[in-house]
Amino acid sequence: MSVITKVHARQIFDSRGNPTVEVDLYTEKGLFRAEVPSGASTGIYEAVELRDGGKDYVGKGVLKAVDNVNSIIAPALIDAKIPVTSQKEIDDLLIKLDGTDNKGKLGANAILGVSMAVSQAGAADKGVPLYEYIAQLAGVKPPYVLPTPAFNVINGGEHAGNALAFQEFMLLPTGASSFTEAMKMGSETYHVLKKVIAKKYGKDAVNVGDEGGFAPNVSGAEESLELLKEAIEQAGYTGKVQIGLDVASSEFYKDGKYDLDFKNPNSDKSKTLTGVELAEVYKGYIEKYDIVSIEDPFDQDDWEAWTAFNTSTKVQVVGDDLTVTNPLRIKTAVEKKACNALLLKINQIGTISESIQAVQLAQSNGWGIMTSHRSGETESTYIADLAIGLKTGEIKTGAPCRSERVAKYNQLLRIEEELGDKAIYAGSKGLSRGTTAPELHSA
Ligand code: 2PG
Ligand code: MG
Repeated sequence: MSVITKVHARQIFDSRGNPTVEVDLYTEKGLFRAEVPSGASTGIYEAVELRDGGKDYVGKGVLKAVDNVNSIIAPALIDAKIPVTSQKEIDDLLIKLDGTDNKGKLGANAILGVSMAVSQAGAADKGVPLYEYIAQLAGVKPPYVLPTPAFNVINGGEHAGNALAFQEFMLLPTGASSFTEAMKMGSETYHVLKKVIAKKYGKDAVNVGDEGGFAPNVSGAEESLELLKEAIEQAGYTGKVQIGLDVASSEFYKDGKYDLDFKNPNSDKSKTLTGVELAEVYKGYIEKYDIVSIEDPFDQDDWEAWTAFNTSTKVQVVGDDLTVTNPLRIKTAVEKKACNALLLKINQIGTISESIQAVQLAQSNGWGIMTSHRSGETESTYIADLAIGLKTGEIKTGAPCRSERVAKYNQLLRIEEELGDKAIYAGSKGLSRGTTAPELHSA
């Protein structure tokens, strides 16, 4: 069994042009490299992403986090001589070295880069693909499940320069029979949508937002849903490609209310709703459109609104800012019946072991799990393997467009090809709410 012989971090750039951490980790088996993603609509309970502040890189440098890897984490890991396959033991050491509840001392971006690279080195040590190694770490049993992708094809919120408050409008090819077919359905619908938008709003409306989705200047969510409906129809996938939303509503929650006009400096505040009113809006949309999943419908502290909605709707209700991939927040959400699915973002918690623990807790409570990218991404394909290894049944990693997004989808195509009939495609069974199939869960 190999031990870590060298660790070296550096500053690289993410898809938005902001600095981020990359870690090179060495064992006798070679070099293992991991890149750390970064969010824009971050929840207040996420682990701390260490940024340098000041003038350089508009305050967004990560040189402190890089230095924490090189001068604190690296010597400690090399000294400890822990087998690289002892992921939990190594992650526990990282957590101890940091010593805070929110990884605020070393930075979750420093810690995660190392934790990811350790797992990649562990997979190589065992001579298995990363997804198989992650399945071993988590005790996940066969069959492998290819996740249902959620393609974010209309961008709003903090990810786009339009007036749209809701952040993400997604296409879920639940009716596909394989991941490869889901990609076909998603990309075809995406290209039809481009034509539909260009015809209605002009050619300059098909510029894309941070996650590769279009960002037309629509008046609001309903207009976006109409566009999706039309594109799905024209592509010939009605009933097979369904709709998911990420409202990311913590971004526009103020003084107990939701301001759907928050990006308009001249707003007369007439589009400001209470949680109860917003829930009615969602219910109206669910009646009218083929919506199967809604993420962050309410603010991260508006528990009452979450519970009222989750206990009275048939759709998947996904916690992101609410649960922040943190077992403690997930436990509270289970107790309060606040949602029925977890958005899995490894940089919200900062280690692979804690991410596995979060997923297991959510799965044991019957939740769906959607593995997720961040809006600031890199060429890393790690989360594709993670989704298979933890049998999450769903993944969102942007539109079927822009290399940092399709890198993950492409990796899933490769894995599907490699696994052949050893794998199944999740389809609608990947989603929570009555349709969650127990065989998709490890617990
Ligand atoms: C989200 C994510 C990813 P961000 O809210 O789910 O789509 O966005 O990374 O900006 O938090
Ligand atoms: Mg979200």
